[in-house]
Amino acid sequence: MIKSSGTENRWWPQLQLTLILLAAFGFSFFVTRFNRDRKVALPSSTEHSSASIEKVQEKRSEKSSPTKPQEPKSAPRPAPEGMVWVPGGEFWMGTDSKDAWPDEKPAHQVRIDGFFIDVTEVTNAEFRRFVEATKFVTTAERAPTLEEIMSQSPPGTPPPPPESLVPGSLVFTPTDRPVPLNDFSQWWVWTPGASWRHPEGPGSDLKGKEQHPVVHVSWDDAVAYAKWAGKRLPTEAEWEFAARGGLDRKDFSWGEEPPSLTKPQANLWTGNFPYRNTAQDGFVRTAPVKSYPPNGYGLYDMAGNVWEWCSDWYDRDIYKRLGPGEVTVNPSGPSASSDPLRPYTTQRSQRGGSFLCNDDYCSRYRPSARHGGTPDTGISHVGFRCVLSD
Ligand SMILES: [Ca+2]
Repeated sequence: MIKSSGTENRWWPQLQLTLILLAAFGFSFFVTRFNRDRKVALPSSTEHSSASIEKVQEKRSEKSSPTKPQEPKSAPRPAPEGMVWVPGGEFWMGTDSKDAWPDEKPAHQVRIDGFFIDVTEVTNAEFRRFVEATKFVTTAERAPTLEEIMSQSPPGTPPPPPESLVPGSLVFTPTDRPVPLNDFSQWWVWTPGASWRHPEGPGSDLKGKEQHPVVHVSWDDAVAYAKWAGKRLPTEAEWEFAARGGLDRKDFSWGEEPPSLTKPQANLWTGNFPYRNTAQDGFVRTAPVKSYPPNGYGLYDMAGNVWEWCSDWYDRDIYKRLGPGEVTVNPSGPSASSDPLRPYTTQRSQRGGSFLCNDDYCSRYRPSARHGGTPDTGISHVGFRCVLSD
């Protein structure tokens, strides 16, 4: 969690904004985009130490040579309410598309067991039931400590002023004109008082948003909800298998055709990011779950609406360290996060993109697309859904 600011400190606003955005939105996102636009070579996976690689290899679960794929397992029992059975099987995880981001490559074969998964993202109504039953207080509703902030800051970072350590979260705020797309401090605003109860800050509430996905939930919050519900967060492999809906090696969860403005498949950003949203897909911000057609497994919003937390640590280059022809079985991610572009933070993986995705800026609503976020950071376009093993 990185928070706060004090206007009386001339140096702090700039630094604070940088730290918040690095922590909450992903330094890799900015640097990768920035470097790609400038045609600057990105650091390669060789930057990882051999010890780091060994740790990943140890943690990665069982592997096997290519063999005849096992038959998908049928549901062992009726699906719990609000869930469906995803049969598992072998699939191509990631992509080799030239338009993909470095962390999506290369495509590689993965085999997973079947599992139950929530049909929709966890809604505000569902999260409210959890909070009422447990009195749970989310990360965004608690004041951060100086230790939390400094532990994720580069060495030598001056501490923030004590009066700035208040509960809050980052809220997307559109600009009123075109702005440089390599500076996301233009549209992310640190907002004291913003939380899942007040998604756009003080003065906003959940009235009429009961069926919208909950947002401003940290990975820690999502794990607490899942535990209460008797479920767990999906691995990245489970999430991607589910998102593909049985359409192997397709660009989108609905097939190959790009997003349509006349028959929208997902809640994305239509118009010009971040200053003009035409809402041609019906929504400027989050949409109620089930507003768009489901994918092949009957799952809604596996593209767009809100990013969804996964259980894996985020490792930008984990796919690049797999052996040729290797089939990984039930991968659960590395034992620690790794991102050479963001060395001072730990990150958990997010999938699916959000209502802010726009091809001018970020096309991460594709099933292979990945993203990382610090586990104690919520933000106004990140939520989650849960899974359950058989
Ligand atoms: Ca939209």
